[in-house]
Amino acid sequence: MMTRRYLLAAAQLGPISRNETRESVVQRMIELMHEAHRRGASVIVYPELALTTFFPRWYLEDEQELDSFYETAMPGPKTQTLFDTAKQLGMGFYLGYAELFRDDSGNSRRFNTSILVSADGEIVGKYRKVHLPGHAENEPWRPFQHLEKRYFEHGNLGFPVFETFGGVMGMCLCNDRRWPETFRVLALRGAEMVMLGYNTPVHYPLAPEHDHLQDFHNHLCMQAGAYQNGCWVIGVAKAGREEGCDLIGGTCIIAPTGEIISRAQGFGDELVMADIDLDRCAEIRRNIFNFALHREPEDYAPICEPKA
Ligand code: CDT
Repeated sequence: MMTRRYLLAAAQLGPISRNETRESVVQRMIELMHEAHRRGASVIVYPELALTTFFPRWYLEDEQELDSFYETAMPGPKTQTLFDTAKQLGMGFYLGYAELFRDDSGNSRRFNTSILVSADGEIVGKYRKVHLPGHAENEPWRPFQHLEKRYFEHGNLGFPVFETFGGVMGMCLCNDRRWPETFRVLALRGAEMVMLGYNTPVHYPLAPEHDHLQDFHNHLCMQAGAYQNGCWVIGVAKAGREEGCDLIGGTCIIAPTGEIISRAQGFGDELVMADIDLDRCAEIRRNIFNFALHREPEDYAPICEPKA
């Protein structure tokens, strides 16, 4: 049984090239896990789509190539060593990956997924990304594509929470963090910590005048999510220049007060560590955001009838 106080590691990953093998990426992740364990961590959090390059940046016509970026089993032959290492070290982890399976009718189902794995190597939670950004068709005018709407289905699991890692855990993925209801729904369900991975390009082709705000918006929404809901937020980047596309870094651990208490210094593989005390959620939840005392859910019910 895990205590409510422990050291947590956010494992930022630097760029992953299009042809980097799973074995190589998993080895990088295992090295970070060993280092986190040496330094005393009990939990490690990896980014979104951590096992491959961010493949939605290409319009891929070859289905075999597209399929090569997905996991058809978890753990699978190439990820088993990550699970084995975690079990051997007694580390829990969060992992983002592309999920592919065939349903009962033989249809391919594809999701942008994250899981929680307990210290004994069991999958104890699964989430499928709800807010899929980007577009579904090739748009050659863009310097790079963002085809999440083509390559993934809308997540069909909602925003579940899981009792593990000493408390109540929630997950989300990248674009989800921009939407306040992600954190609110998780917190209303009791989440004391929200883990999330992200792949965020510096350049946003639809509004390039906002490029200089990418880091600001990243931290703004995660810090607000933590503070307004009195929960820990762990935001973990895939960072750096990946296949010519600059991804923001800024991996960080945010306390329920909204303060960033530890953050990445660079854009490569790097551990960001902090002492987590899940009881600190009460600093906010028993005070300024005591939901039971101050929140009036009936005020949010729809009251306006549409006018004819
Ligand atoms: N991976 C992901 O969700 N990225 C988006 C990029 C901006 S929308 C094209 C994000 O919200 O960070």
